[in-house]
Amino acid sequence: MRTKTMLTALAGLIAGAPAFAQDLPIIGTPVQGGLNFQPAATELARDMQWLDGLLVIIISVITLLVTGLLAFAIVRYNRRSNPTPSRFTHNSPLEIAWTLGPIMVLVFIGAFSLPVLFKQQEIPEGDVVIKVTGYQWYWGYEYVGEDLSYESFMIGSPATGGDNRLTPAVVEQLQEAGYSEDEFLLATDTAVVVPSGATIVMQVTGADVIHSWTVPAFGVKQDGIPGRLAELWFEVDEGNEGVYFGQCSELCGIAHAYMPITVKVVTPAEYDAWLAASKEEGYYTDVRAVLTN
Ligand SMILES: [Cu+2]
Repeated sequence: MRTKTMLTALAGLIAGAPAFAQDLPIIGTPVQGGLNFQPAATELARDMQWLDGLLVIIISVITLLVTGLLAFAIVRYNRRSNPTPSRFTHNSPLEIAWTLGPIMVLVFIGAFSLPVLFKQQEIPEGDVVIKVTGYQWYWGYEYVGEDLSYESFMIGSPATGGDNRLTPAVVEQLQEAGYSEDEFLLATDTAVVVPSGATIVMQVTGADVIHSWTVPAFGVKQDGIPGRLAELWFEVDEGNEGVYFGQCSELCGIAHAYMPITVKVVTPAEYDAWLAASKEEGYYTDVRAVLTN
């Protein structure tokens, strides 16, 4: 494997490209100072972000309404402008209105949010099924029915010879893997490789404590609970081939912050070639180069 990797690197050098170049664009990644969602790469993420937009409009209207009513009551009914307050205790039409109003708002929100929830939770049959196991503090992946499994450690973690800090050696490791130091704390030594335009089902569990497998750009998050096998699914749109990052999202111990998730989405042809090569030799690092070998 090492020889082949070196040959690939050599071929890259000859072709004028940097060795181990990450020719997949990095799409799903947090942005410094960013406030919005990561770009949606799946229908699930698009639905979720649309629902979020709808909710922002609804809560803005409610907030403005309540603030307006409050301001009106303060100005109109303070002691000076309203010296003799009314002393009634009940007003049935008003009470019915402020009960029915919120119910209607909630039913309206539910009519849009439940279909989104059901779409996430009704797991379709997967074209690719991957079992993911959370460990303290890394992820294990098994391609179900494919005789391929491997572990995935953060570049710079103790398992890769680091101590979770960004040292010059770690920068070098990142660059060798095709990343820059911006991807420190996100990039892993091996990635989940999946084809675009296919239904991916992840079976999520935990080996020791509860972890959570999350990729924001896919709109997925699922706790991995020891003794249970939960599922999530996603389908990355064709044309969205690239690198997507996620992080363990359930506090799982001292190195919880150092078990990120890297997903590489490639074309179906690249995936098939990668899978064949990986089954033969173990995880194949140069995901895209595999086609040209
Ligand atoms: Cu964790």
